Amino acid sequence: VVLYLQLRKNGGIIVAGKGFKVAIIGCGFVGASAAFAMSINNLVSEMVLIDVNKEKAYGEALDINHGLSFVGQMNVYSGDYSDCKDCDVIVITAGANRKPGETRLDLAKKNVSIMKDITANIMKYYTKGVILVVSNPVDILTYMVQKWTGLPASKVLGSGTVLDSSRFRNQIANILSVDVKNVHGYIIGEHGDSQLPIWSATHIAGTKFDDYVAKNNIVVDKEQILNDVKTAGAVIIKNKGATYYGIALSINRICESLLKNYKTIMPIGTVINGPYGINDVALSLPAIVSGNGIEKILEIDLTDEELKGLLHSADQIKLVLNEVKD
Ligand code: 6V0
Repeated sequence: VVLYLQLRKNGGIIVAGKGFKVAIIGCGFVGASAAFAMSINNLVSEMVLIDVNKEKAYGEALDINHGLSFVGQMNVYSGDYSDCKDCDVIVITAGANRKPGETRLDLAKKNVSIMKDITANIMKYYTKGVILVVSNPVDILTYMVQKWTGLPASKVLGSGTVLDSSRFRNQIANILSVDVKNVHGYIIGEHGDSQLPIWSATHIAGTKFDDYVAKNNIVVDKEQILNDVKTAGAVIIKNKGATYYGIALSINRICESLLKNYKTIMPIGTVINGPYGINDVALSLPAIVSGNGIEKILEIDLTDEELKGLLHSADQIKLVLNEVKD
């Protein structure tokens, strides 16, 4: 306890000037990796780690502190909900994982209850900023957190299909043997089984995906790509127990766009009311992410089949929502 207080006190003294402040709630694999990614990126001047397991949060903060001499000074410490005051972004990665014999719905109910508690604690001290929900089922929890907080939908984001879209781009880059940064494409809808790619808006350096592969005589199996994207998380969990580096860099990228007002277009999770005639559900659509949160949802043109897939995805999320809503 003494060390914990010392770290906070020291941290408070070291950093001069005003920078960005981020809180990460839940310091397990995902929260700790996101904190590490943000420290390497030197994204913030102040980062507070919060967890029911205070020792874990303290240990992670201390560990990150010991690398700061290589990346630059920032104020990283473990704290409590009162530290959510004045945060520019509050990232929630706390939650239980699925236990053997538990259904997805069981887990959803458990994490909804954990999240309700966390949201109430955050809102005691919330002054400003964006809340970024990462815990699963992320679409359900994004919806619930937005309702409980009463904040505008533009201020409560879900990591949604940002990670899935990165996996999608990675798959395509590998198959076409080009730089992933030349691949633009989005997975939209649910962060889960009903997600879908917008093939019609997938581009390789400005050329439509279908034209690019035809011109270069590349045979692609679109179903296989989508299947690999969907099962990627399960494959990682089977091999190493949990997924965290990919989502950590996704969190870092979302926070970067929020904090630096980059206006990056990404498939971010948000409560939807209107686009494509979809209402009262959270899912992912390409949107401009700025210092204000979600600046604008882009209602990009979809083929009839893509639109059907998106509406189906919204319905699938609503089925779970109806089971867990209080
Ligand atoms: P983990 O390693 O078990 O960490 C969870 C942490 O949350 C632990 O340190 C717990 O002590 C803490 N915690 C639990 N309850 C509370 C509470 N009430 N208040 C504060 N802290 C609490 O899990 P991991 O880090 O692997 O995953 C965290 C969440 O992220 C899970 O819900 C995952 O399903 C989800 N992921 C979401 C992804 C996405 O793309 N949206 C990707 C990967 C994981």
